[in-house]
Amino acid sequence: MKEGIIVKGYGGFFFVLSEGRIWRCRGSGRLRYEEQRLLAGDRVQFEPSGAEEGVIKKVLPRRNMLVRPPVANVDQAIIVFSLAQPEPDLILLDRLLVLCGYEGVEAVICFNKIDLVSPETASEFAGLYQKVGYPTILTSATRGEGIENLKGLLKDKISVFAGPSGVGKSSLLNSLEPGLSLKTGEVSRKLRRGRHTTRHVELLSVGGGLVADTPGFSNLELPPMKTTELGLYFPEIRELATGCRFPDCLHLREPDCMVKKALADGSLIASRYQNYLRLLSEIMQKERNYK
Ligand SMILES: Nc1nc2c(ncn2[C@@H]2O[C@H](COP(=O)(O)OP(=O)(O)OP(=O)(O)O)[C@@H](O)[C@H]2O)c(=O)[nH]1
Ligand SMILES: [Mg+2]
Ligand SMILES: [Zn+2]
Repeated sequence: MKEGIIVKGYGGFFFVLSEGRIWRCRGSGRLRYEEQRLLAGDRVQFEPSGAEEGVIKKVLPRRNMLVRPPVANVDQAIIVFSLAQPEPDLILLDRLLVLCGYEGVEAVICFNKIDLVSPETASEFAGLYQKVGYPTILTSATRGEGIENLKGLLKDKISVFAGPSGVGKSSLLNSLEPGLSLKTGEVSRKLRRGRHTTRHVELLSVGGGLVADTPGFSNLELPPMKTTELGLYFPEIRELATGCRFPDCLHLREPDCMVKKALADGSLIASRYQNYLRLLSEIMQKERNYK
């Protein structure tokens, strides 16, 4: 029996990376009923049935799974935003960070296209999120800047590259691993419009780890959660909230609210609080719709 990681499911086969090679596997009879649910990223045990073929006997327990893209055992999301063309949409970024927190996936922020802005602008954006506690890196795929830093984060991990369209996700991966030749630019977007399924996720070997490139998106619905839960996914608000008078403080107008206090004295970043409020009102709206 060998152990490996599914890198792709396609045409009824699962392609399993084990001992540095890809094995084309089928699910065993016993597994068949859950075959549909085997995902890229799943760790499996399989019995070789040929030099490069095998039968999957067992799926090891999952640590987590994402729905979009469908990948299991994700160690981290590399959230890519460009600093220009397109401009960074920070509410979308904060939404993604909330989603990662909710799914239990570590988030790393990558601000790309630093070649298009001043160094001051770049470090201002990075500073905002470093202050909150997220690992944040600055890159330029075209100039090859920051690429080594990015590479260093990927080793021995399963990572998902996520972010809006056109920010340079595929370009970054190409510059990390030139052999990949992922489609970039307009080409990528045209292909995407013509394609109806996003089921065929493939984990690529990049920088000593496995990476899923994903097509960009421009909006993202929050996962179902209670209003009191949202603050847990804003690390700086979660920390401040331990000092609020009420344990279920929503940091709106409650007395003795440490979040409002930090906002007033400037230690809480105003844009983050604004985005918290916007997401909170979305959750409230949904709650109202349920009633
Ligand atoms: N100036 C500059 N342009 C970049 C950089 N990285 C990528 N680009 C350009 O931005 C455009 C989009 O890059 P892609 O890599 O296709 O972006 P993507 O995030 O993969 O986009 P989708 O696949 O549509 O989600 C291309 O024309 C790239 O050449 C960068 O660091 N600097
Ligand atoms: Mg792309
Ligand atoms: Zn409060």
